Amino acid sequence: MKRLAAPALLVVLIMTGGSVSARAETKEVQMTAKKYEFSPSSVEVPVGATVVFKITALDRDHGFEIEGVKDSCVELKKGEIATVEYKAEKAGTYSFKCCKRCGLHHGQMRGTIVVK
Ligand SMILES: [Cu+2]
Repeated sequence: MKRLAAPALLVVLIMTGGSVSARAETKEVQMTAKKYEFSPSSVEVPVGATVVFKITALDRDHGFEIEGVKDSCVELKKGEIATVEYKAEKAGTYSFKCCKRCGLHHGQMRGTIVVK
């Protein structure tokens, strides 16, 4: 099924949970961030895909950073959809984390991207 990208509608989709839609080489991932978790916290993508994360912070500002990608910290403003693109070039497991201090358990706010 083909879906047209309409940013304003993405908010609605998030309510249904972390849905993942795929096209040949672009994979869009709806994600939410709140104290102290990303949902989904684990994302599986095919090698070679460009992953487009659409991330909404629900409770306050957070951040999203893919470890090992220099200067990749993206600020997640509460209630806004942040778009982060990631090229999944090599198979492996990569970590992402919150990069904006958000409270006591900020350090546990992390997840993984599995490229295979
Ligand atoms: Cu944080």
